[in-house]
Amino acid sequence: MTRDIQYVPASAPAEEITAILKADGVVVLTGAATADEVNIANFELEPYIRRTPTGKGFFYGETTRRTSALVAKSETMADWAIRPGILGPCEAVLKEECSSIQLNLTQLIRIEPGERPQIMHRDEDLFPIARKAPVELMINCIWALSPFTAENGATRVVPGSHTWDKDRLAEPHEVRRAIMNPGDVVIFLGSTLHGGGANTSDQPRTGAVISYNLGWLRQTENFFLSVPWEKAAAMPERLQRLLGYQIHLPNVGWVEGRDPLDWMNAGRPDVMEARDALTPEQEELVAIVGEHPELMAPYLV
Ligand SMILES: O=C(O)CCC(=O)C(=O)O
Ligand SMILES: [Fe+2]
Repeated sequence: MTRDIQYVPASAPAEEITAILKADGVVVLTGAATADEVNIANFELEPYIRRTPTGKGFFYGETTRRTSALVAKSETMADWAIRPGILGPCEAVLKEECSSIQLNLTQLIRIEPGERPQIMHRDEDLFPIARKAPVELMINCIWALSPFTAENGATRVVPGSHTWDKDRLAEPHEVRRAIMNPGDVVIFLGSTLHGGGANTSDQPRTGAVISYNLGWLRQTENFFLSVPWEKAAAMPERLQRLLGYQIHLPNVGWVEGRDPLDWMNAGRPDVMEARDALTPEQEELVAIVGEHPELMAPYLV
């Protein structure tokens, strides 16, 4: 049975959006950004995308421009990256497997006329464990900054493909297009088959990818270089943490044994007391052992 992409208003309850995302592997939120916000985003990003040469390669395409570090280049992107209405459903899915999510990559993708269709793929294949992992590793959000039409390269997506055997390819009749107006956003799981569309029109198609992954995975974009601390310092803490200035519980991602922001706020000292950053379950065990030290005996032989 083939499925269509479900469209819901961005103001729909987070539980409804999450349920569709889990069931179909994809959902389009309409009106996630206003026309004014889209205009401002285009104004902020146009100078960069204009100077970006078209890419090279079978996957990246030959008439497609890709510009990254979007949260450093555009205040609108910095805002969209922490929109609760999008983060909520992404966290609802990914936090089943992590204590905190993080940004995976940010990339403006402008498909120019003449581009051929991108190969259908699963974004999770960035991570070698994907084929063995029965869990979701990442979620991709593509915000439409231009119309996404059947002719200009709207993203092709296969609803339901996240449940397939990883070797199964899509039949043409199973493929749908994320037709969108500017300000809509298509959200899909890392395990969902998709690909950029061919652009047979005479207009470019522009979308802003803001993707998230499990806080213990490597980030695809190296944000510590693409958004240097001098810029990140002025950003909201939520965004700083999503950029990677955070610990994933327990104890992954520290500086001098400490939460990176604690270390920053302490003036980046060259030594500092290391502190446990444990999961709630580990904290609970520590508390129980505090009350019943005899429980530790078998561990101290
Ligand atoms: O631009 C698009 O529509 C999708 C691009 C994509 O899936 C990718 O580059 O991984
Ligand atoms: Fe992709």
